[in-house]
Formats: sequence, structure tokens, C-alpha cells
Amino acid sequence: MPRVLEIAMQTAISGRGVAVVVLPGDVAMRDAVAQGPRLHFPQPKPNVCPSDDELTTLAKVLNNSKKTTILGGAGCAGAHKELIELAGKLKAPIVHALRGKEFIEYDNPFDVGMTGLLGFSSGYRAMMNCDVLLMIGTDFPYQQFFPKDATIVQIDVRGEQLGRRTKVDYGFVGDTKTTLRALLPRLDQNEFDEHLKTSLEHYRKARQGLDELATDGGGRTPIHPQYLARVLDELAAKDAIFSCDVGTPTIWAARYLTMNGKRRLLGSFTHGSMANALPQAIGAQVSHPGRQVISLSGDGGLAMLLGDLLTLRQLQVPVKLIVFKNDSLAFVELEMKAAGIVDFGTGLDNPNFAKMAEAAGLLGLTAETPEQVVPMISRALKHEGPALVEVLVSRQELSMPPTITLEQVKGFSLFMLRTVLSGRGDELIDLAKVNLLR
Ligand SMILES: Cc1ncc(C[n+]2csc(CCOP(=O)(O)OP(=O)(O)O)c2C)c(N)n1
Repeated sequence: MPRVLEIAMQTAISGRGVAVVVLPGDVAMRDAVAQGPRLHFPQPKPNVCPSDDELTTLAKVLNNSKKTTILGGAGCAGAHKELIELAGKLKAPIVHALRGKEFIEYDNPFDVGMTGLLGFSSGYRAMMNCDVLLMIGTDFPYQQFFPKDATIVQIDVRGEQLGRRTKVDYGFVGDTKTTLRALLPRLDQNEFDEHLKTSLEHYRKARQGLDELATDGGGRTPIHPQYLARVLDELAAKDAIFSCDVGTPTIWAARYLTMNGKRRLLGSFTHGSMANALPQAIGAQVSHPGRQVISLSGDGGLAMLLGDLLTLRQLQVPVKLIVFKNDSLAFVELEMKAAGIVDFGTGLDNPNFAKMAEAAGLLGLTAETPEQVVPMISRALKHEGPALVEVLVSRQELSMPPTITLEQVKGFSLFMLRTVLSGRGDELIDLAKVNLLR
């Protein structure tokens, strides 16, 4: 048992993942073996660098490009300084994948946001308009968001990741920090900043568009979920740990939570498995007792693991649970609309989560109007123990444009178009019309 357990621990640490130990009942009944720990070394941190020849090739490709875009992921953790220096030399906009957000976005004059389904146009544009795409420490999966004609260079410490998601012209095995440190002295200063300038300008406009959606809507209900996310961003501690549920909370977290190098953002960003935020928050709070931990939960996600409200009480884990109550599985509803089909089976007949929280011994609060958002969130954040705030947010929030082919709606009247789109939301119809025109 000690040997197997140690192998499991070592595998989890070095593979940066989960290990499972299966313990047969008869083994559990035997006497424990007296044995000290056999692994005495700390977590290994090797420097992994491409060979000299490979660095020469890498530098040559980058020095020959005037329009390079960097796509960075979680593998850039701990290499912020080197990444910024690299972007400065290459005059390259930096796009990030969601898992890279917390390590890349802050103090970054080259930041042009995210791409992909949850991202926004500036990230997409910067990647599509480059001559060389430099992927660093990322497993960004969506193939349709990669450029077709650009030269693609990928650096990853795990060799098996190279070329997993797109064609790769040059692949290198190395950790980000060591590789960039070795590479930087070999790079020339790119004097052409047109690509960077236009990408940054596009990002400024895209950001402005997103910020305009995060308002209190002049006090109208239902509350914009973007506004809730913005308030959380403003009121949370500078070193808060956030977790966000798979579903629309992930979109709002990606777009409205500001990272600063001290905050953390946890989610199920690789597997996309629902109901992750509460258990992740519990884990984060237990391992970081002094930190403020905030779970951005969906109503569907919370309902799946509602029993963990009792865990918060039982273990007195002071997590702040913010429920985006939109009475639906909104993300899937949107996906259905985006696919051009009528949504079905996505409504939720919700309980009063605040009262349930109260019954479980937590502080339970509700925000029904935009004016109540700041006071309720502030109260919850100041509360010493676990707290839940349910916020009644809009169900029909447009976070991705529907894709409808002309063929599908040929000869449709506006009324029929409305029916296809479930008759909800004029913005949706406007966007569909724009897509049709395209
Ligand atoms: C275990 C699991 N089941 C189903 C899905 C598909 N799925 C993704 S998001 C989502 C809806 C999430 O609903 P909710 O937590 O209420 O958040 P919302 O999108 O409404 O804000 C579903 C069903 C999934 N990702 N994981």
C-alpha cells in the first residue's frame, strides 16, 4: 500500500493530473506496515530547452516574419516577463487560450484577448491575419480558429502535444521560460509594428463593445449577467480565487474577470464538465484557508451538486457562492440557437436557492434588481462564513452569434425567422440577419 500510494502521488505530481488508487477491502483490513516515506526529493523542476540547432531554426523563422501572432496557454505560467519581452521583439499581439488567461492577460501591452467560441473578434482576427503563428504552451483545441495559410510554430514541454490541434510547420520541445530565455538573444528587433497596432486597435474596440454590455441596464430587470461579473470583478479581493461553472459563467468569467498575477481562475477548461465550480472552490478554500474564494455557479451546475451546500456548513468552508440564476441550461440553449435549431428541454424550474442555503446554515441572499447586486455581493464577501447569493439574471443574453445558412431560411419571412430563433430577443434576429448578409 505505501509503495502504490507513493507511485500514485508521484504520478499525480509529475503528470500534473489525477491518480486513482483502488483499494480492495481485504487489504484495508490488514495491519498497517510501519514504513517511512521513500520519496525524499521535492517536486522536480527541470529546465527543458530545444537544441542549439533547433533554436537557430526557430530564431530564423521568427526573424523572417513581420507579422507574427503569439497564442499562449497555461504552459506560459511563470514566464510572464520572458513572454512580454518576446512580444516586444517580435512586435507580436498575444492571444490567449482560456487556461492561459490568468498567466498572460495582466500587465500585458500586447494583449488582444481570447479567440474561440468563448472569445471575441480581436483574438480571432490577430490569429487569422498573421504570417507566423507562434503557439506556446497551449493545447487550444478549436481547429476552425487556426489560420490556414500562416506558418505555424509550436513550443511545448510535452512533445506529444505538438501538432495535436493543427498542422505544425516547426515543433519544439521545451518549457516556456527556458526556451524563451535561450531564444531571446537570437532575435532581431522587428521594426514593423503595423500588425501589432491594428490588432491592438481592434482589441480596444472589441473590449469597448463588451464593456458596454456590462451595465446595470438603467435598473431594468432581469439583471445582465455581464454586470454581475463586472461587480464581482470590482468587489473581489486582489488575490481572490475564482472558479466558474461550465456554461455561461465561464463566458462571463473569461470576459469580465480581471487577472493581475495574484488572482486565480479555475474552471473545467479542458474537459468542460458541468458543476465544477463549487467542488473546485471547496478544494481551493481548504488548501488556501486565508484567501477569498468565489464560485461563479450556474443554476444547473449548482443543482447537480446541491448536497455540497452541506459540505460548506459541515466543514465551515467560507466559500462565497454566486448563483447566475437564469432558470435554464442557457449555454446549451444558446448552442441550439447557434446551430439554427429550436431550443428544447433547457428550462429549469428552480427552487429558492437562498432559502435552501439559509436552511443549510449558510448566509443566503437574493438580488432581484440591478440595485441589489452591489449590496448583496458586498454583504456576502464580508461575511465570515459560507454565503450564497442568488442573482436573477437574464436568460436571453447573446454571447455567441447564431450561424444560419441562407439555404436554411430561403424565402422565410421575418416572422418565420423569429420562430426559428424561438421569437426571443431582437438582437438575436439582428445578428442572424447580419450573418445572412455575410
Ligand atoms: C456533465 C455535463 N453534462 C452536460 C454538459 C453540457 N452542458 C454544457 S453547459 C450546460 C448548461 C449549464 O447550465 P447552468 O449551470 O445552469 O449554466 P448556464 O449556462 O445556464 O449559465 C450543459 C448542459 C456538460 N458540459 N457536462
